[in-house]
Amino acid sequence: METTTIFAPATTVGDSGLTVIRLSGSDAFAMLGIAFSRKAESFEPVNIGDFKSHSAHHGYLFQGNELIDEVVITFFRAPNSYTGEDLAEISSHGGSYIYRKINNLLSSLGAIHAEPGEFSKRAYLNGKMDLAQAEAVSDLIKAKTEHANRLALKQLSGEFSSKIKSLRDDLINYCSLLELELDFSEEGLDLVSKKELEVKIDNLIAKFLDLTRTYESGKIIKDGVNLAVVGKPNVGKSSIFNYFLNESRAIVSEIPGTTRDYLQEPLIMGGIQFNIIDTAGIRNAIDIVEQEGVRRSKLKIGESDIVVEVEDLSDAGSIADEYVRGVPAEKIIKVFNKLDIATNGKYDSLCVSAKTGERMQELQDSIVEKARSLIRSNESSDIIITNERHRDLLLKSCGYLVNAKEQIISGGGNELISFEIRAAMDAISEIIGKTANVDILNNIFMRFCIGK
Ligand SMILES: Nc1nc2c(ncn2[C@@H]2O[C@H](COP(=O)(O)OP(=O)(O)O)[C@@H](O)[C@H]2O)c(=O)[nH]1
Ligand SMILES: [Mg+2]
Repeated sequence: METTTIFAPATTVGDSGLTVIRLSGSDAFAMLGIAFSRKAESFEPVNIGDFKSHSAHHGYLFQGNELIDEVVITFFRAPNSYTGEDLAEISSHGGSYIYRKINNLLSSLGAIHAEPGEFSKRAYLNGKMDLAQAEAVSDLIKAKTEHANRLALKQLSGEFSSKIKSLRDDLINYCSLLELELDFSEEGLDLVSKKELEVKIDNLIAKFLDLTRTYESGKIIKDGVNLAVVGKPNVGKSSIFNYFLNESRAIVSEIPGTTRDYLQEPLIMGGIQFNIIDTAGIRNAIDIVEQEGVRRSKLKIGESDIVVEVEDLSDAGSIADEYVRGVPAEKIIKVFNKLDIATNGKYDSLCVSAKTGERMQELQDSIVEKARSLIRSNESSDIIITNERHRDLLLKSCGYLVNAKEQIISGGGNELISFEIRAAMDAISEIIGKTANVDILNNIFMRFCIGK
């Protein structure tokens, strides 16, 4: 099949040893035939048609008579490439100037700059991987911890897809039996016991729901634990935030209301990824900018997995209760700050000094422990859902199974039952992409990085 030829850097472009540029499509090799030469002195065409798949060739790129760079090009012939098309990986020297020259060269030869995720989208469309596997490629690139990496690798290997396929196969079986029975209805053939089918559907619903529940852990393994630091102005929230980040990211001052908007930064502690959020101290702000900051901070607190509630040991009026109103108690870690200047330490509680670092390790340990318990709640499950799209499709599928069950109970005909089971089947098939439409695909691949 004729395809446009696309290209994009597969590595970040900048001061670096190499830049790798991918070129994929029907004309990829013909284009390089016009630009790739063995000799540096002058352009001398080579016959790329003779090159073996998966072979690397040293040479020079020319635009007309102008030498652009010394390169190594690896050739992958369709269908044995990442995209399933003819594909070349040009390793040039690093640097943005060289990349600009190669970009101009490839564009002048008619190649088009790839959209984000376009190589993976082509890989999916050419059957090199299913949709869940393609999504895993993106997750793998973005993974920042061992755990996130392991889950993405597992999904990429097809283990998750196999599980989905086996659930889908169960549904196909039920449908076939129901529909077969329908074909033989004249003979009064009874292939499926409705009671048995009901039990089977119940089991499937339970399985689907178990899977969707793993998303709670999956999400935080993949996207990080949202950790908000909250409390009254001036208790030392920004100081705690900076201490963990090991830098003066937030402005710290003795003036209450210094942090007017929330700040959010990625952070890894104990092998777990966190998004630590410094909030504006919540008070009845008069200033409209600060009011907006307070409003946004409240939203962030609501979305957090763990909330560190800070009070000032040196200030009896700094009780933070009202700031954590509505936050479930198990999400909260209460800490008293400014231990270094406190005269009345609450020694049975967690007291720290963000200024001197005293007992800050204990605070870190309790945060990590709480995060572990959030993740651990699904550790026994062999599959963990890390993608909201997958979770939503499982829930949608469940909805149809519940309908199917209701049809069975109310004595609905085989057509009606099988219609619901088919809808359930389509919903979970969309996870691996069997039924995904163009908009869904665009929406997924748009979020990939360029060159993947
Ligand atoms: N002595 C002492 N001062 C602190 C400590 N933590 C913060 N501060 C001071 O308290 C003031 C308010 O701190 P800041 O982090 O901006 O508080 P926030 O308004 O809650 O973000 C600043 O003057 C900090 O230097 C601490 O552990 N000990
Ligand atoms: Mg602050």
